[in-house]
Amino acid sequence: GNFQLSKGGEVLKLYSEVEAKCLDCLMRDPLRPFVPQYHGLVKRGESCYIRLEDLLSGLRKPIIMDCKMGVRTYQEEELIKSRTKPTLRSDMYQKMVEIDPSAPSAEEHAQKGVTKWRYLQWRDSTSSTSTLGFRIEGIMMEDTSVQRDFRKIQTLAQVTEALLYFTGGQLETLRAYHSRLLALSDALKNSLFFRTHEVIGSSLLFVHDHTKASVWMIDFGKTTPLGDGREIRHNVPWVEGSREDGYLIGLTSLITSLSQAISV
Ligand code: 4IP
Ligand code: MN
Repeated sequence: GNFQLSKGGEVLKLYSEVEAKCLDCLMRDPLRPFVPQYHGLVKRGESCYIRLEDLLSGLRKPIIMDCKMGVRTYQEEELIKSRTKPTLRSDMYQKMVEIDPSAPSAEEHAQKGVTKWRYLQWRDSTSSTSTLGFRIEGIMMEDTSVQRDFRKIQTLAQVTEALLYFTGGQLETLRAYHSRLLALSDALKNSLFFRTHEVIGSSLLFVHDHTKASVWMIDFGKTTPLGDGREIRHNVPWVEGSREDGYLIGLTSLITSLSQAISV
C-alpha cells in the first residue's frame, strides 16, 4: 500500500522521517549489504517518497517471505499512550473479531474498539513473536498468491514446516538462506547502527527464484535511536523501559529452524 512503482530498478515508498534517517545511517554502516540501497528522496505531486533499490529486479517469478522481527511489534510509547490517553480503534477491533470473536474483553466488545497497543500486543501473543522473537507475516508464491495463515504459528517445528513449504524443500535454497543469515548475524555484531537503535516492526525479506536466494532487512518506520549513548543487547526479553526488542532472539530462532529444515 505504501509503495509506488518506479522504473530503473527502483521502488518508491511513501516518505517517513524516521525511516529516512535510518536508511541514511545504514548506508554508512556494516549493515549496508543487507539493506536495499537508498537513493534519497523524490517528490511526486503532493507527496514525498523514499527511493529504494527494487529487491525483486532481475528475478524471475520470485517467491517472497516477510518475517517481522522482534519479541514485540509496538513501541513503548504506544503502551504509554494506551494508558494515558487511550484512542479506540474500531478497525483493529474489527480485525480482531474476524480472527477470534472471543479475543476482545466484555468491555472491548461493548465499546467496539481496542487501542493500537492492545491489538498489536494481541497479535504478538497469538503468533510466534512473543516466544520465538519473530513471525512469518506472509508468503507470496510463484503465482503471486499471498498466504497469511502463518501468522498464527506458535512453535519452531511449525516454522520449519513453513520454511520447507516456502522453499519447496530445495536444499540449495535453504543453505543459501542459512549462510546469508549467518553473515547477517556477523554484520549485526559489528554494527553501530544496531547497537544504538531499537528495531521495532522491521522485517527480514526472504526472496528466491530458480537461480538465487537472499535476505534483506526492510521497514524502519518504527526503528528509533536510543539516544544519550545508550545501547541495547537485542538478545534478552523485554521489560518495560528496557527498550529491548529481542531482534537477535528472532534471528537465532530462524537460523535454528533453517538448520532443522536442512537436516530433514
Ligand atoms: C497492522 O496490523 C500492522 O501491524 C502494521 O504494521 C501497523 O502499522 C498497522 O497499524 C496495523 O494495523 P495487521 O498487519 O494485523 O493488519 P506494518 O506496517 O509493519 O505492517 P504501523 O503503523 O504500526 O507500522 P496502523 O496504525 O498503521 O493501522
Ligand atoms: Mn512490514
